[in-house]
Amino acid sequence: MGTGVTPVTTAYLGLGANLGDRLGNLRQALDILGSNPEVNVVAISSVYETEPWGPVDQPNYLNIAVKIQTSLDPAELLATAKAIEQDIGRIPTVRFGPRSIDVDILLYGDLVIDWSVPDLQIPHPRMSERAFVLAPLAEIAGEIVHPASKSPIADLVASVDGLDGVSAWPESL
Ligand code: PH2
Ligand code: MG
Ligand code: MG
Repeated sequence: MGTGVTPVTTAYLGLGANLGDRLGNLRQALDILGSNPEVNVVAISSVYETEPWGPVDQPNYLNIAVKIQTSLDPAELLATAKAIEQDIGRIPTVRFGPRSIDVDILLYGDLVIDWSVPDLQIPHPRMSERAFVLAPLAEIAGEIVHPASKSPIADLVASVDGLDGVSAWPESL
C-alpha cells in the first residue's frame, strides 16, 4: 500500500510552434497543462521568435520554456505532453519538420535517463546545442545545473551557436 504522499519534482519543458496561430497554440498548450491537477506551472519565459533549425525548409518558430512542479513521473509527463500535441491538432510529419505545437521535456529534477525510448531521454539530448531551447530556458533556469554536463544553463547559453537567429517576440503569455 502506498503512503498517499506523491513526490513532487521540478521539471522544465520546451514548447515550440511554427504552424497556424503560433502564439495561440502556445497559449492553448499552457492552458491544458495548467488544468492538469498533477501539474503546477510556476514560471513561463518570455516568447522568442527563432529561425528554424533542421533539414527541412519551414517557417520561423515561437519558442518558450516553462517551469513546472509535477507529481507525474517522466513517462506520465511524456504522455501528457503527447496528449497536448494531439489536442492542439499536431499532424505528424517528418522528423524536425514543421508543427503546430511541440512539447518537449528538457529537464526532470536531476534525473538522467538514456533509455532508447523515443522522446524519453532526459535531459533532452539536443538541448545544449540549441539556442532556441537555451535562450528561453536561461531566463527561468539560469542557475540550474545540467545534470549530465554539470554546466549551469547560463553557461550553456553563453557559448551556444545561433543566438543571432533568436529574437524577442513583442507579446507574452
Ligand atoms: N523544433 C524542432 C526542429 N527545429 N527550430 C526551432 N527554431 N525551434 C524549434 O522548437 C524546433 C526547430 C523539432 O522539435
Ligand atoms: Mg522538439
Ligand atoms: Mg518533440
